[in-house]
Amino acid sequence: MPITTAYKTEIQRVSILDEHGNFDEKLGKDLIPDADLVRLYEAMVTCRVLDEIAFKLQRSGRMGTYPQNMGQEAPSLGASYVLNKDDWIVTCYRENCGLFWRGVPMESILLHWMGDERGNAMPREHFATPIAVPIGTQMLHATGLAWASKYRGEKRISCTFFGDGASSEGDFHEACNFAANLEIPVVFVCQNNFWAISSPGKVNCSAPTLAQRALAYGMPTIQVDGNDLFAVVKVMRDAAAWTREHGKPHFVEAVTYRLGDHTTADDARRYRDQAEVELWKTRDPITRIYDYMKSRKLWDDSKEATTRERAAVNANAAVATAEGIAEPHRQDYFNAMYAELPADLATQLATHNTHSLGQTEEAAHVATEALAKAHASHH
Ligand SMILES: Cc1ncc(C[n+]2csc(CCOP(=O)(O)OP(=O)(O)O)c2C)c(N)n1
Ligand SMILES: [Mg+2]
Repeated sequence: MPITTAYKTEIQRVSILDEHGNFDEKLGKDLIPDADLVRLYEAMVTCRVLDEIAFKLQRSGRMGTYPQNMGQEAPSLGASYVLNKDDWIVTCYRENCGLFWRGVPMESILLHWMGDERGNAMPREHFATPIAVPIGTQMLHATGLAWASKYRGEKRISCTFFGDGASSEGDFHEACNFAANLEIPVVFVCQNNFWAISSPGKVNCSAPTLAQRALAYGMPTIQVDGNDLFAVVKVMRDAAAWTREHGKPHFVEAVTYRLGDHTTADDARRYRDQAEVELWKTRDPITRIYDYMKSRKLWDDSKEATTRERAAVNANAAVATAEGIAEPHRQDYFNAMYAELPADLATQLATHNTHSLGQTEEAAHVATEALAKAHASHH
């Protein structure tokens, strides 16, 4: 028999609560306790409210470019909900909701887009890396972090997020190849929102799914309705458990849609059909949970009003904190990269406050300390 089947597979797609309110009782039962569902819903609403405020901040000149997350709240939130607190979450810029759930302060994200470096100083206890704007870089970081965990014998895994466009970058393929062949525990989550700025999905990938990209690396792979929080929670819980147990990577394609422009520097009306946007509005992850909670009598108008009020208070407080932050110290950026400052940087630190009028007292002190430290580490 000269011709046989060398390989055959199929890719599953998971949906539990669809946009028409159909709920799969078998898959959905006991997946998310009601009390948690309420909290998750509130988290999505808060993220959406912050998104709207951030948009206005940019328009009124109080913030730089900002990428709205509107419509894509569920994938990162579902992931954060099921990951361990000390698993790494390595994201790009449409994962605000999951980062906030993990405890990353909202002002960190605002500061990032206000151009303040301190927005990248993620508190260590959240095991989150700074949001990656260069497309695709973070998948390699996630692989490296998980590799380090494996090397140290920890049970920590990495979960990384990236877009459909990023899955066409060389970095993505290197990260997958490395993780698969060296058996590194990473969950690769592709948020397929069908657009990479103005490039439609078909320009990025000619295959019918992005999930099948993982097949080439021998990775388990699955597609999920990324606007269905229940389905995301199930898929991410299973993928994380599999990755942790086997110490190998797993791929997830979360099909979703960005309801806003690519960023505040974009006008999506120039390349996107409004009918497409209107269709996806009917699949909004937030309204879907709202309708479900109402049908289950978990929710009512007064709870909704309180939630929206609280969300606005929290989001506005984050704006006030971000805008009220003190000026950074000039020497801060020397301290961000190295535990021990290399001698050449110590020299720069020691001299950068010097100007034609002479050193300030504080600068002279910092300079003396830095030079002494560099001197000591040299001998
Ligand atoms: C290395 C690199 N190349 C190009 C860009 C410009 N750029 C910013 S976002 C983007 C499209 C990304 O599309 P996708 O990965 O689908 O993510 P989405 O924005 O749709 O969430 C591009 C090309 C960049 N930031 N980094
Ligand atoms: Mg995209």
